[in-house]
Amino acid sequence: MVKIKSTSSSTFSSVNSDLLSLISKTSEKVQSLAPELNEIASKLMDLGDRLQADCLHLAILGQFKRGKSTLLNALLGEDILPTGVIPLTAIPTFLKHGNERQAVVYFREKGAPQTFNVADQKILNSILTKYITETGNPRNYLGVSHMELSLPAPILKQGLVFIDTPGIGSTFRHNTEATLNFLPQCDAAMFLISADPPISEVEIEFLKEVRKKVPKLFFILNKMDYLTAEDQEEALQFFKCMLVEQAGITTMDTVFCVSAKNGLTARSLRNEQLWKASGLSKVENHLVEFLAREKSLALQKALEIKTRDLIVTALTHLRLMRRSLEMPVEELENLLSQFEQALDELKLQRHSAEDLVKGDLKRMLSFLGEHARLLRVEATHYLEGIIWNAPVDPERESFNEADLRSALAEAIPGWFEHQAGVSTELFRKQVTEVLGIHQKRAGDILERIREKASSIFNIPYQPEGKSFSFEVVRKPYWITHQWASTLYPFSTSLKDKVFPRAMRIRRVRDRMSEQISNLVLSNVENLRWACFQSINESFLRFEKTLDEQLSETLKGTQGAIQAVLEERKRRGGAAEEKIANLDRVILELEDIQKELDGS
Ligand SMILES: Nc1nc2c(ncn2[C@@H]2O[C@H](COP(=O)(O)OP(=O)(O)O)[C@@H](O)[C@H]2O)c(=O)[nH]1
Ligand SMILES: [Mg+2]
Repeated sequence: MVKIKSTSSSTFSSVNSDLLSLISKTSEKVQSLAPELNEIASKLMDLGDRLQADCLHLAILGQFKRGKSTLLNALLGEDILPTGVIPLTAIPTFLKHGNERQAVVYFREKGAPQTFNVADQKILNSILTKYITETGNPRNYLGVSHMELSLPAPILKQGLVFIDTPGIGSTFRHNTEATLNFLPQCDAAMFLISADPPISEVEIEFLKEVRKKVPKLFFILNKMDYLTAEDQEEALQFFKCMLVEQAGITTMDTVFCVSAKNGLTARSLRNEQLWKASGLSKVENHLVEFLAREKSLALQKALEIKTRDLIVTALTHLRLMRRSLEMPVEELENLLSQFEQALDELKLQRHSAEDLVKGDLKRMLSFLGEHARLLRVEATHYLEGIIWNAPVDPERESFNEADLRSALAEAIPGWFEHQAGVSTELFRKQVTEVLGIHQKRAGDILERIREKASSIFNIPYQPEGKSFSFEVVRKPYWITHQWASTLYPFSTSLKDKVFPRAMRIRRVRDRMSEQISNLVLSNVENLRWACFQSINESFLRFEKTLDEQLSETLKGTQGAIQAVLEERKRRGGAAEEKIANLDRVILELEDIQKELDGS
């Protein structure tokens, strides 16, 4: 690994600057030697860009009304996010850095994202209110998937993206599930709690789930302004005790005690003293110094591996070029035709692998069909249970249909959100497993091509390490939330009244069953469609990655030799100067590779 300076002032950019300069050095060295090497150079530059654009996705989690949005406003230094007593809809808001204030609303299905360029803070707040609050957008009738805000806040400049999440345990039960489904997107999370009321069972349960999915967590005890110094200490001890005993959290280094409200006031008054007293300056420092640094290290490690692999590819290519330059043309032609024969065989193997992948995709989709069928049965059973267990209204001597309808509307989002989470996990596992097998096979073929080139042309062979990595696409929102939240109005037939009691009840049950069957059908279909798209996309991306890798490997081997051969035919004779130049670059790249290997 590249040595990292460990001074406390190390921030994101300085931590990665060594790797960045190494990447650009390598990219410069391989540029202009051959078209294929230019491609490697541009890939290295892309890695450099990724390293520079590093962003930590940090979600703010907690029960509604704990002060999540107020805390973010305080950290951002302006009253942008709507706060208050009304819970928000299940719409996460991403806050990233931008020189100009901008809000972009993304919709689940219909329509392109809507962009608002607004300098005024109040107008921005009212746009947010319109799209993400329960008042402005009841039950998310606008179909918003998420919101993205760009702000010139200094803290966001440090490579942070904040995510304000809907509160858990609010009256809208599906919010909790929606937040859980979304957790794998978070690199880190701030878990917010306050002393009024103390941490609840719902929060403890939620926290246990969060721990499984978010690698880095830290805790904030908010609304400290309500308490005396003595009570604050007591609340802190109680909270720590709950975290250890109830939530099983042992590796908890810091719990910050803050008053988000005072923090926000401090920011608007530009009062440094109050800002410090609010406890938020510590949170801010912690964020900048520690979390950003951890994320940088993770990204750095991943990019180091990729850089090393590109260097290995470039070296193979350069050694081939060098070897080809000193060989007589006839010998070169002869070896090239031997190599081409070996390639034809390997390409054939690749074609049959393609068929196997297609077969697996087909099997996975038919399994999805079966999964949907079972879900329909389960959903019907669950919703019918609600109807069958409902009490009969003694006045009407039948069911109160309006009550039944709202009971169903209440039950549907939570149940389907949960199933969406379960299905996502099931298919993610299966896709990873199935494609993992193909990935291994394809990786073997690619390695054999390079091995063959090495043995035919007698150059040192180096395995490419982990370059052939495949990540299953993890879209932020697998599942659309198009649950019918209100059932269609449904006229109670006057005729019912003339029937005897038992028949009246049956007629209502029949009508409700029909409703349930429609609801189940459309909701399961939504879920199935979302899964279908993700599976399909994963397979498509897999094939695309594979083809790219294959063509790169071919260019890097066959292409390199052909290029030299053509040049030799054109110019005649080996270019001494060119060989010397290649030797120099090879040595330099070998040194860089050693540096990356830590030897
Ligand atoms: N006293 C006090 N009230 C706070 C504090 N932080 C937030 N609040 C209030 O708590 C309510 C809910 O805050 P909000 O940020 O909307 O909570 P969220 O639902 O978690 O995003 C609002 O009325 C805030 O003014 C705090 O530190 N002290
Ligand atoms: Mg909020």
